[in-house]
Amino acid sequence: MTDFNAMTEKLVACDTEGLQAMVRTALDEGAAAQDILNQGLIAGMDIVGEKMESGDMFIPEVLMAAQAMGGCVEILKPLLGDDEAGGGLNVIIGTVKGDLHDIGKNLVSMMMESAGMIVHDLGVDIGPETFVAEIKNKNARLVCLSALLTTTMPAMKQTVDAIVEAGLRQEVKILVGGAPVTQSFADEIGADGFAADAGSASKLAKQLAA
Ligand code: B1M
Repeated sequence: MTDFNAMTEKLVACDTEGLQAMVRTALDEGAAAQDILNQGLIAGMDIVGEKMESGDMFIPEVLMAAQAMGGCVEILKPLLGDDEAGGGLNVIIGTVKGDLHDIGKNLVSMMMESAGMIVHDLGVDIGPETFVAEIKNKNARLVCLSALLTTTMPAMKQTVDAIVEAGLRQEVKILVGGAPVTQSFADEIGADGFAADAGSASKLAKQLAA
């Protein structure tokens, strides 16, 4: 039986090697990759977030925890796939301007790729004009915007507005997500959809593009 609490503790301790060993052991013991991700790694990052907020963890340590998580996501990657075909859907994804968080965005990207979509990951701190240019360059049918900060949520609206102003709104569906984002915010800014996690983002992407 996998001890997910021990896993969260290793993540909070930024013990990359110990954490990766624990993830491999859990897989060998038959734990599901999705459970390791949710109950071990994401739960650990939530504790990191609380410690960051209370001043018990500082940015360099938070970055180390993020790197430790990233290494484990690489181990889990082949096992997190979604077997429903994504039909070669052309997708653009990025974290919006001013925001450097990318772990959640990378998970969304990974789930979409493993569902057969062609994902163009623009990275972090992406301005509206870059999203607009890349929709044209990549002939994208779906644009995915991620934001982790309440202060960068307005950049999502600016991106939607820029897509409208560029005359591309009818060409693409827009999907938004990230911890502070809600369905009502998505409705308010005129996005086509909101997803709370990477798995549902991939499923919704297929529905939106159908
Ligand atoms: Co930042 N940070 N951070 N941080 N950070 C948060 C988000 C925070 C909640 C921590 C806290 O105070 N409790 C807080 C935001 C508060 C707020 O706005 N309400 C915060 C802050 C304040 C900051 C800084 C301002 C701190 C500072 O400098 N004083 C600064 C901002 C930098 C910037 O972006 N300009 C900052 C910096 C950083 C680091 C660089 C150190 C690091 C990021 C490293 C990296 O990403 N490479 C970091 C981290 C790691 C966090 C926490 C601890 C963890 C985030 C994470 O990766 N979670 C975070 C606290 C927390 O979230 N509990 C925090 C795991 C990940 C899998 O979850 O990203 O939510 P998440 O993704 C989920 C869903 O949201 C969803 O799917 C994923 C799960 O399947 N999802 C989508 C995400 N994008 C989606 C898109 C979709 C659909 C679903 O469709 C398109």
